[in-house]
Formats: sequence, structure tokens, C-alpha cells
Amino acid sequence: MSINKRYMSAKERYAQIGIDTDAAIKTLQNISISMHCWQGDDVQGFEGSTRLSGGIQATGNYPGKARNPQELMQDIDKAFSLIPGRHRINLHASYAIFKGKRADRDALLPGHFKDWVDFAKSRGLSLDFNPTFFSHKMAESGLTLSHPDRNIRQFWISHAKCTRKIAEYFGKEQGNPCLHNIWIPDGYKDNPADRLSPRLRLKESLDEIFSEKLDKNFILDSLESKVFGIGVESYTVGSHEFYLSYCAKNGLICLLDNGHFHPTESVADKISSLLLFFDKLALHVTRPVRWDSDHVVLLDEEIKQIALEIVRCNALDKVLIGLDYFDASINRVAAWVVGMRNMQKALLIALLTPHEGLAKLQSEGSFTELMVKTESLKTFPFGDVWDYFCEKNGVPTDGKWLEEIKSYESSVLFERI
Ligand code: RNT
Ligand code: ZN
Repeated sequence: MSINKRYMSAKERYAQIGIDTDAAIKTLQNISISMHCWQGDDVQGFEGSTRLSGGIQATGNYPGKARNPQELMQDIDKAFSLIPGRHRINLHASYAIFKGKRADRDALLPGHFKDWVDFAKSRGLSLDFNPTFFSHKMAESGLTLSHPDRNIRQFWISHAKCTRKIAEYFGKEQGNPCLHNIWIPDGYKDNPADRLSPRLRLKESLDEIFSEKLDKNFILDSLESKVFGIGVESYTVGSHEFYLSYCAKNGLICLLDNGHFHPTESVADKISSLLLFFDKLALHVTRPVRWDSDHVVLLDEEIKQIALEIVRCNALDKVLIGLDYFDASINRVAAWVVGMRNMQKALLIALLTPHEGLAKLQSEGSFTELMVKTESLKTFPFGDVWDYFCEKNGVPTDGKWLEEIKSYESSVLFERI
């Protein structure tokens, strides 16, 4: 049966439960997801450093990773050619492009990212940005903005001041705000004797960074918390409570990475609470397997629940969705495509859910019917709607795009070895 025929039949089926599939597709079409550049090269960046630090680890040695800006851009192009819709690229400061003279992290300038801006502009994409507080000699102790040494703190404060200006530049160039997200690796392996002082220093460092007021039309500032990391198992300075409070007091955005909480804690559950008190919320969608392992995002229960919450809170314009994982054991372009398409599929499933009816059953206390109806939705033909969406966007349907990756692999990626 043709994709169109399958779609028409699915459309009818969904109409019976009050869902307009055309409307769902239209909404999905306008959702931009920020695709993290760092899946393309195992978080290496272009500074020539080989050792990752800050608890970030990419395992695997799949051949063909991008080694320079041209290759990374080429791979991003390939990935986007297989992903429906128009999206964003999330960059890290360590992806500055130096032509000749290098600048250290505390001296980065917008000009070091001009090639990225040109790349994005020519493809109608927008950029998001992150200062890089790891994989650097000044971060070797594991402490940055909370370091007891004033000089080290100052270096990282200067870094963030530079990156905020760069994010502002992105926002001006692209005509929409660039999300600038701060995550620091600071913490302690073993039980700290003093939990307060590092947090006090982090607070002061952030105060200094944000003393510079920038236009929210160009830059949105977020802070990303983490409960633990490799090497910082006992204490992280930037905990959830720390940033939640800091963001609430200072009008900033919380960024929740679903790998950064206790394994049974649900980020989906946090969305409605935060949205009651914040205009915006940012996400790093990832897949933590037993820990913050940053596996490729699959269409699993956790991601479906996150998408459901965003949609039923009517918050598609309030939640900034970005991906964050790095798997070096498989084809890196495929890893991007799988994760991006899965995030979109989760959103599509959420858009094809009759939320009002289900919420009514809850408020009436009809829990049996709620369970039965919710379960029956799981076998609805959402895949037919998805295929139609792909076709409409001129990208291959599931099961068809791997061929393209394979030929890209043999003609481009494996030629790099
Ligand atoms: C680390 C954080 C952070 C990084 C990226 C590279 O635990 O999740 O977001 O993964 O910035
Ligand atoms: Zn993250």
C-alpha cells in the first residue's frame, strides 16, 4: 500500500478519537530540535586536545570521525538530509575555528565562530552555544567556577563572559535567541568536608558572569545541573537545588539533562512544576543506561513521557529541546539521525494523543477507562503518520535511510582513515 493510502487510513482511525493528524503534522513541522555538534567527533573539538575530562567519556572507536570543521560540517549536512524539518545546531566553545592565531578559552571572540554562522545561515539553521569548562589545563583539578584559587575562577569567568558575547552575536545574526548553557564539572570524589564554600564561590562567579545584561531577544541563559559524575560521585557543586534556586532568583532558565538525576527520578514529572514558575525550560535529552552514559536516544518510555508532558502542558514554545549524547561505537552520523528522528517521533506520538479526554477521565476518577484507553493508543498506526511526514519532507522513511548512511560511509567516512 502506498504511504499516502496508509496515511489516509490512519487519519480516519485517529479522527475517530478526535485527533486531527494533519494538524499534528503541521505542529511537528514547526518544532526545531537543537542537534549537538559533539556527537560528530566524540566531544573532541578543534583545539587539538585529545584527552576528555570533567567526567565526560566517549567509548568506542568506530572509523571515520570528523577531524576538522569541514568534515564535521559535511557530516552535519548528511545527517540533516535524513532528518525531516528545520533544526538548530548546538555548538561548544571548543569548536572555535582558528585561522592562524589561536585564542585561549578566556579570549574567544565572535570571529572565531564566523564560519559556523555562515554555515548555519546558508542552510537556514540557527545556532545554540555552550562554554566549555572541561578538557583544558585550567580544569585539570576538576574545579572551575568554584575553584578556591581566584585566578582559576577568574579564567573561567572570563571564558563565560566571552561565550555569552558569542551567543549574543549568534542571536543577532540568526534573528532568534541563541541558548547559552552553562554546565561545569565541579565536584568531589569523596565526602566533602565543606559543601557550602564551593557553592558560595560558584554563586559569586555566576553573579559576575551575569552582571553583564544582554538582550533576551538574542541570548537566553540556562544552567545545567548534575547529581553526580565520574570522579565526582559524592558531591557536585552545581546541584539541581542550587541551579533551580539560582535561576528562579535571577530570571534564568533551568536546563534539565535526563541523565543528571537519580536513575528512578523522572524528568518528565518535573516539567509541569517548572513551567508553573518559569517562562521557559531547556532540556538535554539523552539516554542514561544505569548512569549518565549518554547513549543514543531511542524511542523508549522515558523520551515518550518527556514529549507527552511538553505537549500536554501546551509548552512547545516554552521548552527548548536539545539532544546530548555521544556514542563512538557506531556510525556517528547514524547516531545523530536515530536520536533526532526518535525525538520527533516521541513528539508526534504526543501530538496524536487525545489529552483532553484522558485528563477528563482522570478528574472524574474513571481510572479503569483511563488505563484501558491509554493502553489502546499504543497500537494506533502512528508509524503511518510518521512515514507520511517523512515523505512530505523529502527524507527517507524508516528502514530506507541506512542505505544512504552506508554509501556515505564507504565514499566519505572510511576514506578518512
Ligand atoms: C555533561 C553535560 C553536558 C555535556 C555537553 C558536552 O554531563 O551533560 O551537557 O554533555 O555539554
Ligand atoms: Zn547535558
